[in-house]
Amino acid sequence: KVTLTIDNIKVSVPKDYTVLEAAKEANIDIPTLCYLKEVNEVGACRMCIVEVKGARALQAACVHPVSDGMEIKTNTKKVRDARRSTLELILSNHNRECLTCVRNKSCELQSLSEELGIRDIPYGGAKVEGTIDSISHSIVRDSSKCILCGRCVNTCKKVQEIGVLDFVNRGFDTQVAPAFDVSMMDAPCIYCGQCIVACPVAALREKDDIEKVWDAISDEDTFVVAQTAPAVRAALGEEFGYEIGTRVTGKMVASLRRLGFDRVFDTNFGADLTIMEEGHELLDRIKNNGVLPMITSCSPGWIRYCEFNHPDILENLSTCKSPHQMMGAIIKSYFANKKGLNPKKIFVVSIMPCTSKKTEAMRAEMNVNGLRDVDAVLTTRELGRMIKQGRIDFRNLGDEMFDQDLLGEYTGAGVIFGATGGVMEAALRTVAEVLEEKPLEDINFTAVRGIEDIKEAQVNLGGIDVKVAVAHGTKMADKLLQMVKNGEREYHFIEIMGCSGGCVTGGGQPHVPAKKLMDVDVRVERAKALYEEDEILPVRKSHENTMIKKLYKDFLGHPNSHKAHELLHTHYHK
Ligand code: HC1
Ligand code: SF4
Repeated sequence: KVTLTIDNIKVSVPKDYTVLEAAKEANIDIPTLCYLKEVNEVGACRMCIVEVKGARALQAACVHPVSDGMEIKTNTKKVRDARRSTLELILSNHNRECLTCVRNKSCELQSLSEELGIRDIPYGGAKVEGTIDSISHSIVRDSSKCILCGRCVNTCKKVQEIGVLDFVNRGFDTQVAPAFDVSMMDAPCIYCGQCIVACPVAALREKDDIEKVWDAISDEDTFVVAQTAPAVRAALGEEFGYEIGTRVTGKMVASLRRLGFDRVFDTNFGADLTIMEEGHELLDRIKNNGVLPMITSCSPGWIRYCEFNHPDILENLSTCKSPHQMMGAIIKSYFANKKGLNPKKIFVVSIMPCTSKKTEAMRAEMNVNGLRDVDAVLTTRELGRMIKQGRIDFRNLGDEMFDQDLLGEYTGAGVIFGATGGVMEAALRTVAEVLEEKPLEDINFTAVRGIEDIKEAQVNLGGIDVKVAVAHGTKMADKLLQMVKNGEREYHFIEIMGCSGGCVTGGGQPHVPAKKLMDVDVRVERAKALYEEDEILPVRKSHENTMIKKLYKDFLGHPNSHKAHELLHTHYHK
């Protein structure tokens, strides 16, 4: 440990701390902008500068290491003036149309301007012409909002190890963009949206589909169905001031009903259905010498990553569509039939924690008899905005239940899909009972829970030692696949999610300011909310969902039947 004083307060911290971390320990707040814990610690924006006794220049606290006896001042006139001039310079070249900006009130640049008391911006000089790239279905890049902080660049490079974004051009013309300034659509971008989550401003944002959904709701001839992903309930509350990790399932359902959806279902039903299809696909591959390891296919970011970077293992991917696509296909077939609805008049809206789902829903394969399985995908953030536009008093809503007709039941196994390891655990609960032909004593497969980079387990199921592994985030997925490819590891079944933490920390989830990320691991807090819901549900295994049983009995026949294949399975592209 070393001891130093910050603003005359003595503090002892580990010797590998930075001044910023030490100040945090002493409860002293230093402003930051480009800083993103463990991702972007580069001292580029100079917002966190402090006076270090004995040093000639002001130092960036986020990269300056502590040392014994060091004396720091964080709030002198010199420091305040320097921070303000720097911020004024950044603002002078920023598109300051805050009133119409999607990040109005959730923008870190805006909060900082307010905190530092910026009242006018003296530099009137030339401004860079902005470019907007909105060609993809998932992501919009708007350079007029970009402050070149590099948070997205290093997220894509270091967290995901994909490296789509970088600084292109020089000097005044510098931009953050894919190499050769191509569209995100033409880059090997998997649309995971982690760069959006990292962006402090609105330079990267999701493609907004809110108007499309309002239009469908307003059209009286259209039957509009909402379905909500497991992870949305664990984060939507943050848009309305709730603490990270607050579960708002009942209020979420109530708000969707107020918005005017004709039915509100849970993607968890689709997740239970996925387990039935995928579990039996696994059993079939194990028993009949099929391609192993089988790898999960519900995360569209991961699927794109696999198509771009590991085209040699597409046969290993489960052929199952993801739960919300299955759900859409069932709504437009089984549900429509039973209800006497014209499937052409049904509009399915998936509320997802994910930006890649927007592109997934547009894939040519994702249709039934020429009708899209899913017509629009909104992120959790977009739903938050819609609820605000609908002037719904979210905090004072009572809890409501999902609609119950035909597709309304879901199990704990479906809920935990939203956290890394959840799909694996859900599958094991079902596969175990099918193979053992008796109820499991303990359905909690805790070895695959948690945020460890790669999780492994071996489970003896009906005399077979089934070896499984779980990876989250493409960097870890790649590491795991390399180990499998070079023979270091052998598995029957692998779960891969494109984002670290799984869907709970998907690219469509509410923004968390970088400051907050110094204190909490969002992956852990939001996952807790899902495991909590799993615990309290009366049914926690997908194959015990009575509405799923009825769906097979009345319509699909059995798992992996011809009809199931037609509606619920897909294929991939090299
Ligand atoms: Fe996910 Fe899934 S769990 S992919 O992370 O399989 O997005 O939440 O909806 O489809 O169920 C996302 C979450 C989601 C699907 C399910
Ligand atoms: Fe990189 Fe994901 Fe952003 Fe694409 S969406 S640029 S892959 S972080």
